[in-house]
Amino acid sequence: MADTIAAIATPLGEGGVGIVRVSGPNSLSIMKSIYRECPDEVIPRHVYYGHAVDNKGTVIDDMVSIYMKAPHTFTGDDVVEFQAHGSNVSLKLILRSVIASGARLADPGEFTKNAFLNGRLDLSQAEAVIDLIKARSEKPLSIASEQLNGSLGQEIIDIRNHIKDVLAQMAVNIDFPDEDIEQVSYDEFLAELMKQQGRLGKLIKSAEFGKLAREGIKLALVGRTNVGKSSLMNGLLGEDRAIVTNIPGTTRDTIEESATIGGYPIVIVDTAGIRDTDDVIEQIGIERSKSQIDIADLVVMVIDGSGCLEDEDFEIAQHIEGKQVLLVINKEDLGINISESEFERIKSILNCKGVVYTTVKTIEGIGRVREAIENIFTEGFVKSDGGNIVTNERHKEALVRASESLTQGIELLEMCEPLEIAEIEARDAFQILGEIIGETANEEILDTVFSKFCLGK
Ligand SMILES: Nc1nc2c(ncn2[C@@H]2O[C@H](COP(=O)(O)OP(=O)(O)OP(=O)(O)O)[C@@H](O)[C@H]2O)c(=O)[nH]1
Ligand SMILES: [Mg+2]
Repeated sequence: MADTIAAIATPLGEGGVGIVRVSGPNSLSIMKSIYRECPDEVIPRHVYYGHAVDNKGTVIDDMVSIYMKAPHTFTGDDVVEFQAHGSNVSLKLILRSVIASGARLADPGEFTKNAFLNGRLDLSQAEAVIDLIKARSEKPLSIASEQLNGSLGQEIIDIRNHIKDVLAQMAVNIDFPDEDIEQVSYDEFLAELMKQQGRLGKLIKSAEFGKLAREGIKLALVGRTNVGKSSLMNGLLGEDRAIVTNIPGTTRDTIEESATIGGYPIVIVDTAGIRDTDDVIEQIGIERSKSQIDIADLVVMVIDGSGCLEDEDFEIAQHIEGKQVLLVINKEDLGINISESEFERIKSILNCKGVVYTTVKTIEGIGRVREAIENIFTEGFVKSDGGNIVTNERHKEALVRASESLTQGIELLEMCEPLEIAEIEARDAFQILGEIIGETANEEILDTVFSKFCLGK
């Protein structure tokens, strides 16, 4: 008989409610032994209120119990959930009691693994569960939620079905070349494989954005001293994180914080104002600023619009040449004194994706910068056309391999090579795509996928 597994499904700590989840054939008998008021006939999906007891009958806590009957459960096995108070002690005692009644402690991800093994989820859906739990903002959450609903899995299945049809036709051509069965032409094979290749290409392309949407972009605030970088950082975070003074060189080290803009996770790095200085500590800070610029996805260059541009502004602009830049012309409240020619000169050096005139000391001023960042993100980084978005490195890697095989197959057909060789490549692509949904995934792939899960999921 299969094991019955159990774990605390909610995070450990103090909370209103905590859940112990049990899955497997002994679930119902465990409910009967630890839920003191359990009736003889337990109705599935019915909520029972009563008390959790240990195996000596001592009451542990108040508890709500729900029994869900296989196969219509998350794992596909019988499941019982015990909802008690969110107390570490209470939940641990309930879990101990559950284990004493015939369950074993679940491995991380084992509930979801069983759901996959029981055919309740494909592997891409199982992976979406962990992405959903770990999502840091709305956009990655909604992508994970779509994947959990099976949209990516369905597309992979559909592409595989088309390749499977091609393989079947190829087999007919190969096996019965001289008979009266209608043969499919090379051109038709080519057209179909190229169509599927195009779909794979689109998915691979979506992965560029998918990674950014999941992990967020890194945004570096740069500029010379005293232009308002730290004021902008604080404004974007909505808290006084960085020290702001009118003394040039206030920020001496880089400061990194996470935020959300337009539903996307974002990492903002405030940097030391770049200038020539004899101060050793500041010099180190400036070096750090420069390396942060190198790894940033988007550089926000702040200049002081109330005065003239200085050599340092141009030097910094030279340094960030090639980077995608949002130019923030700050201190508009003091009047804009930059000349048209200065503005054009600095703009000509930068790969400017947007320009904002603003006063970062005000909430509206911060709002303008926020909006500009969001626009650059959605117009420049997000190249989604509403199709499926691949966020998972494993999926991307499999898509690339499958696409390479299809390319090989297509090239062989174009060169009118024997169908048998092209067939091998198309078959490889079919196999590799199966890894994404788990149909052809081996134990090693499964172990890697589920080892990323937390306990109780
Ligand atoms: N009038 C006006 N002053 C501002 C504005 N933004 C920042 N300041 C002031 O400019 C001074 C420098 O601001 P910071 O945010 O510390 O500038 P910084 O670029 O981080 O400076 P360093 O850390 O020295 O490189 C402070 O006195 C701010 O109050 C603005 O929009 N308008
Ligand atoms: Mg600063």
